[in-house]
Amino acid sequence: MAGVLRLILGDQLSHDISSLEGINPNEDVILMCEVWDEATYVKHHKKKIAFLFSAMRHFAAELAARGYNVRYIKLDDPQNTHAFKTELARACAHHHISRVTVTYPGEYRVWQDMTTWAQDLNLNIDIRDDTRFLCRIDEFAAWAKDRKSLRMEFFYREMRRKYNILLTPQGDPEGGEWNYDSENRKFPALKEPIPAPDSFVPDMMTREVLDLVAQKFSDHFGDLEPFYFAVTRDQALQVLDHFITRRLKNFGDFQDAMLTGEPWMYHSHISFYLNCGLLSPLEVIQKAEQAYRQGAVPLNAAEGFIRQVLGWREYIRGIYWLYMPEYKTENYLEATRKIPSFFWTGDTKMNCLKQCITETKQNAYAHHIQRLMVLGNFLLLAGVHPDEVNEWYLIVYADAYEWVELPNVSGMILFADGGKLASKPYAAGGAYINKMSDYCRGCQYHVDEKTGAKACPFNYLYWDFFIRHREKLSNNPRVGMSYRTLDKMGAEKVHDIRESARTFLESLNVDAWP
Ligand code: FAD
Ligand code: DLZ
Ligand code: SF4
Repeated sequence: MAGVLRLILGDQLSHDISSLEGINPNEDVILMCEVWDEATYVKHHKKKIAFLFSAMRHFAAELAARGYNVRYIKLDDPQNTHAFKTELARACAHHHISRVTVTYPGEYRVWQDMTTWAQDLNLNIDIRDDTRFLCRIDEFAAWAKDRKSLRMEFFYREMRRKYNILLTPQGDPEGGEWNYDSENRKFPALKEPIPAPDSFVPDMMTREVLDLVAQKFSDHFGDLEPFYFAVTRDQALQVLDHFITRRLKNFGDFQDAMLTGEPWMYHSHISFYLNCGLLSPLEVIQKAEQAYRQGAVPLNAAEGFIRQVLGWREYIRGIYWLYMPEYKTENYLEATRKIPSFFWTGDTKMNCLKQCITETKQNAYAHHIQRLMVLGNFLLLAGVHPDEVNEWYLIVYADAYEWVELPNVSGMILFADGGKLASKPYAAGGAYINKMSDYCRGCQYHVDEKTGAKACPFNYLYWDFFIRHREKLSNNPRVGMSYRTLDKMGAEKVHDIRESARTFLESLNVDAWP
């Protein structure tokens, strides 16, 4: 047959994906497959698997309704060989096809595998750019070349210029500043209830997937039900539109705020849909800009949100491809600890961690500041090994793919890359969490106490962290203040800090899960 096999991976659910360009509906075959290899290379959260399989099945049905010839291999298909490579071989043999097009994968390990396909399977493989991203991998490398430091802020300004986002007709930043973060640190004193998140009743197709996941992945982390994610582009667009009309106006003000029982806050909850392709970053950015131009949302909200998508998201991907595969092995602070067992259960007296882990378990979601300043901060201060932490984050969030998870974990929270991404470790004591949340009010520990059995563990772990890493961190001007404070402390105080930290860390149960 003269046709081409078009392979679509689970995070490539976009009708304008480059692998479909030039498709001939009469001759070509689209292959999508649910494979054990992908579902278990880490033991993903049950909701993450259910979400992706359901979104894949709905996308395949849309392609078929558009008249394409779709070969969709379900997980429980008895013929399923459970790996991309062998499924590709099987499909090509079945349809007598020798030419394949595929879009560049999100993850390095898949790309490595892909580079073996042409020779091993004797196929002609066309690997195309992933044009959904706004900065090409080679473009980021060119930007990074010869720069001493790769700070996101400068990259972001170039992206604003490149896409003409939030600029005046003269090409200056709207409102005179590039970044309005200083206005985005409000404590959550809410004047009105936070709008309820979008929630979708599972249809027959999703119910079938839920049954499959319940049966095959019962030993994976997380609550499968209730299941309420969007699984089609139309539903994802609804989530985006509701965010723009109901939440975006408050996004900036309360971006860093955390409230008990409010896992979704004023965030957009679109990372799941962006990362698997149901939404495109440019449409998201343009809708936010349009809301600002129409006077519906303030500038600090629109800019703050656009910075996340046009700045952070693209920058993180650039860093990943720039430094892989070495990035994955970095452990600058030589952390050795295993992840505490309570990260799988939420069973801890530290209320902030309990809240964030419980919500993660329920929703396969936590918002950025929970991931960064509660969970990540703790794992940094406790000295947990980057492999352990990366695996945890990759498992528990439904938006987690290595290209976005790894730089956030090894770069942003753990400083394992020695400062390629962040200029300093994001370490904080209990006072920060108390300022940005209501968690401390419900905690058995006392946020104002610095050492001893009742003191908030973040307080002594913070200082113990700086003491442990003096050699590597004290020359960093961005943490100079912490060392000056430390140097003014008396020997007795330092001793108490170290003792409290030692006792606490030794008490952590690290029995592996599951
Ligand atoms: P919002 O707060 O509404 O932000 C809007 C969008 O901006 C997000 O949907 C996302 O696409 C983008 N964005 C914001 N911050 C980042 C960032 N730091 N890196 C990349 N994109 C960003 N995001 C993932 O998509 N997948 C991950 O696996 C992931 N792991 C993370 C691990 C850690 C330790 C940290 C600190 C952050 C991680 N993030 C990850 C980034 C961020 O926390 C999530 O994108 C965000 O919480 C998703 O929720 P939202 O859609 O409501 O985001
Ligand atoms: C995350 C995931 C899971 C759980 N399962 C599949 C799958 O069965 N089939 C598939 O095509 N993709 C899956 N994915 C997403 C892939 O892991 C993702 O496409 C690659 O990591 C991209 O490099
Ligand atoms: Fe977390 Fe400390 Fe506050 Fe407890 S007191 S909620 S451990 S920051």
